Amino acid sequence: YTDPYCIGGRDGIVHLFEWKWNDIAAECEKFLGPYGFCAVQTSPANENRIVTNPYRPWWERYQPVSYKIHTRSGSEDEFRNMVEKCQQSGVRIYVDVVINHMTGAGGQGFGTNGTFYDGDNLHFPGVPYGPTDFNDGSLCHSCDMNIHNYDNVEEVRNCRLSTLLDLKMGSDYVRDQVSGYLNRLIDFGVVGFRVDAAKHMWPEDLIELFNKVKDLPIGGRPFVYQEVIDQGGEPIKGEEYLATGRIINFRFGLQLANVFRRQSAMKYLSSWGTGWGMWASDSVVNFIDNHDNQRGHGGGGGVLTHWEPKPYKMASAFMLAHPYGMPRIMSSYEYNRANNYEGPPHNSDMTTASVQINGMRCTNGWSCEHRWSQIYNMVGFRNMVSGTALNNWWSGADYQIAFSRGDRGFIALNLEGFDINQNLQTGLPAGRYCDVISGDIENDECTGKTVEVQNDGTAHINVCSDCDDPVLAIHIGAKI
Ligand code: AAO
Repeated sequence: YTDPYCIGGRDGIVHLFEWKWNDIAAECEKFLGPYGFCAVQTSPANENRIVTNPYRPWWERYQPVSYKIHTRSGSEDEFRNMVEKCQQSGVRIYVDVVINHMTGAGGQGFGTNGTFYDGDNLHFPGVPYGPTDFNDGSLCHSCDMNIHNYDNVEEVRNCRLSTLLDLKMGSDYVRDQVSGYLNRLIDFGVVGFRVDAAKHMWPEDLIELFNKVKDLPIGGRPFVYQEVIDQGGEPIKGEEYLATGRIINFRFGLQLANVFRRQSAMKYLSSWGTGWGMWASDSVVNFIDNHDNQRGHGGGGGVLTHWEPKPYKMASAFMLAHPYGMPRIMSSYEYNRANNYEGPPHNSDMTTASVQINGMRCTNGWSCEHRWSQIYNMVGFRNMVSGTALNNWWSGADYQIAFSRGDRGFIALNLEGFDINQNLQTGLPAGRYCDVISGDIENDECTGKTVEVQNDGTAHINVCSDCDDPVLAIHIGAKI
């Protein structure tokens, strides 16, 4: 469950949050394939409740009504076409799967595919699920069936996460319905799952569930990465879930936020990874921010986001240059920060607006961090240094570091009030390199700074201090 099935030495997931399937298909062909992204994480693909108060928030997609593939991202045909197009571009599709629960308790209505549901009486005919398919008062002992105390393991796993009706994953019938959905996604060519709210399911039930999930057509188990928020201090531990895949590493972004906000010295990143109390490299998916914590949900607050571009780009460059774990890049839209429920950019009839591209940048309300050159060029860097170790660690001051990746790449980062301005060992073969942070190679010319590496691998490195991008990165794929 831990192999991400990246094609051709690629690494790196981009979460195209709330994108339409047709837009993802186009992005795979035009950008993600050519620029070497391994995979896309999509928003939930299955039918959800239509929430009208507040009006059509992003989070309605975390309230399943059925496992029919029809949402505001598009129809089943569009979904199938997206998986196929991305696959042809060398890009994998991972789906965010919401399998811990159905809608919130209370209320009746119709989902995005027109299917009726009854949240008062626990009826979901579109699956079908009835009252006996949910955890009830015999398993959940909290006063109102909701989770209140994260120190109580049974409550976290048997009761309702913010009133969301909690499926009985201990039941074979429920596991048949859920695995049926996952198997259908595999039939479409999906190779991975982000398991929403995994912390709220028993690890042994997840083992049983995945025993019912088929192998991929290309052979092997699907890639599984599970949302288990473990920042320490709660009895449920990330490592309990390693039998069914990787876990999403919620320590990563918080710690890097402290470093790149200058609250914890950058030089201590020399032991980044397990040395910072995080899980083994092949057990984690890392990220700087996600769709929840960038807007204060799900243990939010404290992380860096695209609203703070300078430290955000630096932290992203560090994540992508460092060998630890598999990186996931957030691709957001410009939500109103006062309304953290606001859904994606939309047309007047509330259908999701298409992503529009102007040059390299997105417009129309989509932020597209993955199209910022400092980020996508570091995805290129990561692919180029894949499989190499971290060498030549240097720290000149508390907030100045540099390191190389084997003899293929070198990066330097500076948050001091003075420049890095000295000779450093880059580990690279002699030659002239283009700094992929300040520029790109266009027609064999570097549009940014260049670095001359001498025969002994050293080079004069200059990294500005009071500038927007105090980072320099060179690799053998950008040699002039
Ligand atoms: C919406 C409404 C609710 C309403 C409900 C039903 O907002 O008022 O009751 O509908 O009608 C998303 C939204 C929810 C939304 C839901 C359904 O975020 O607001 O509810 O869709 O539409 C926990 C879970 C984690 C979950 C996170 C939000 O463990 O799985 O809450 N994330 C996923 C998705 C998320 C989605 C769902 C799950 C549901 O990514 O988008 O919800 O499908 C502690 C615990 C965490 C816990 C947080 C909750 O965190 O450790 O496990 O996350 O509390 O706040 C420090 C600690 C940190 C701690 C944090 C907060 O940072 O280090 O561990 O403080 O105390």
